[in-house]
Amino acid sequence: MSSQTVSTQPFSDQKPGTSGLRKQVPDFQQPHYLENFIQSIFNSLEGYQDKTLVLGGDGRFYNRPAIQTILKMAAANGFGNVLVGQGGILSTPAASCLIRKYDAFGGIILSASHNPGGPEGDFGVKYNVGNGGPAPEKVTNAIFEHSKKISEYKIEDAEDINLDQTGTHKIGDMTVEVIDSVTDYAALMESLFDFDQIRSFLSGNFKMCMDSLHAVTGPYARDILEGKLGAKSGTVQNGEPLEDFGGGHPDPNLVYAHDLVELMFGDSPPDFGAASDGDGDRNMILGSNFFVNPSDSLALIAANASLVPGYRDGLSGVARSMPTSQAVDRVAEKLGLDCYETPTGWKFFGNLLDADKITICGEESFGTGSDHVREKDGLWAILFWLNILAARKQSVEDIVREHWQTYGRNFYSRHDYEGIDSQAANQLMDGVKSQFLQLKGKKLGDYTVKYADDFSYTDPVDGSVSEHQGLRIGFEDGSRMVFRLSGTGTQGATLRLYLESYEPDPAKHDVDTQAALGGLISLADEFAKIRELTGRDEPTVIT
Ligand code: VG1
Ligand code: CO
Repeated sequence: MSSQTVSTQPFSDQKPGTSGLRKQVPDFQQPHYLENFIQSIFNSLEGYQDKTLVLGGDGRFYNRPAIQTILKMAAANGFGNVLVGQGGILSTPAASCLIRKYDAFGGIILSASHNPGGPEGDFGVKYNVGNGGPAPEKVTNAIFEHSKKISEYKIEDAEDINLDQTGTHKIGDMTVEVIDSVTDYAALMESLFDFDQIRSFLSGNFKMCMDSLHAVTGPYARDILEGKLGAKSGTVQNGEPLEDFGGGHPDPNLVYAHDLVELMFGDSPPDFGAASDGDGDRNMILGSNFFVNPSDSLALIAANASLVPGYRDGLSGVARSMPTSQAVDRVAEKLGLDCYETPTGWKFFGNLLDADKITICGEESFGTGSDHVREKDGLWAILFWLNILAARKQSVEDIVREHWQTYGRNFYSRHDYEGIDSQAANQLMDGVKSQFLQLKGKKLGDYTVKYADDFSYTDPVDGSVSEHQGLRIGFEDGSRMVFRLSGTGTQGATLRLYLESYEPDPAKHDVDTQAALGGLISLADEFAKIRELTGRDEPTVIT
């Protein structure tokens, strides 16, 4: 066996987005495409010789061949050891857990998250640094720069290894350990939550359902919920990871998690329903006939943290992404906690978590997490809810309604216009921005503008500045609308319109969300010419 140097030419489109490089599978299958990107990652790192790399993915099509290639490249580039999940399976939070636990240099996670998979679906590669979290912008920018000038990559000339059994292998001088995908992650969960209390709660009349959408959380959810916590067998549905996720979108929202939604909004629904996404970092929480908005879920988790053993000593602070509703800000205010507002994407929470400025953080996009790892964590959020339910012994709906009574309700919705023409999307954003200068103090319909800006974030820990993170218009009554273009799509552009209003009066908390936001919705359309420019009458997905 020997190491080879292969000459190659750069691809111009390897710029990582909100969460790594995501492309359609055929793009990744172009000769040298994957290799170029992996070598560009290695070229942007220093000091990894003889160190450990964590490697795994969400099991989607192309996961296995990519893992074999990356192993050979890691060996040729001088890594000492790679920890791979059995069958190539590692959820994103489990990979983060392993990087931290085994003090690895970093990790490569293969996933396009909630995007569909299969031969014509999407694939993705993400690099995580030594704290277990997504590479910060200075690293992803360096990877992109290297990808534009790459001329060769290194790869070991070796046989594929057997990923299906745990065990140790050698590729050149490098050791490969195929490890159980679940064990370390499950142990971490057990250290944070009151498993005894949840177990006895689940043995009573409480009924629950977890939908893994044929994605990566199946084995984790079965082991933890049905195994360690004694939930009835069959609690986890669609629990077998499939290369094409059974043809669905592994996206835990009311549109794509349809089996679960039918169950929870059908006749005699269970008390609790949950779903996770392709790579296991997102979560959706449902009660009987009741949807918990992810922004509310974040606020509620923060407000109830003292019920959970791992968080009983108090929180150091909280954070949310800019478009996430301000429900958690109200909790922070009441508890006397600092609350940070970051750009979209988990990488921006890393420094705050490392510096212990925050303990819990989240995004409106069904992502919640804490300082236990450096990724958002779907099963963690589900276990957090189970722990709260076991401690409070109230229904999901009652808990949420009580929360609104205490803090007021932040009506919130996101409207996505997926796969629209990129030029039209840019035109729309430019159009919105061009109106900003004369907006302050002006009336738009019934609303008076308090501020209008292109969100820019200065990291309070390292001072780095991230600009152009979304166009936001805030009104005097606390309502907001935010316009952003997605950084995770693979076809055309996706416009995200985020809408929020605040209602302190409990008598008005029952209003339908879309109705409560109706004024803002039509205002946004008028102001940004959404229908005119996108050619769409309505959003593709409303959450
Ligand atoms: C989306 C979400 C963002 C999330 C990102 C990655 O990004 O809006 O909140 O962090 O996906 O999540 P964008 O740029 O498309 O809006 V995941 O579960 O896809 O890793
Ligand atoms: Co995800």
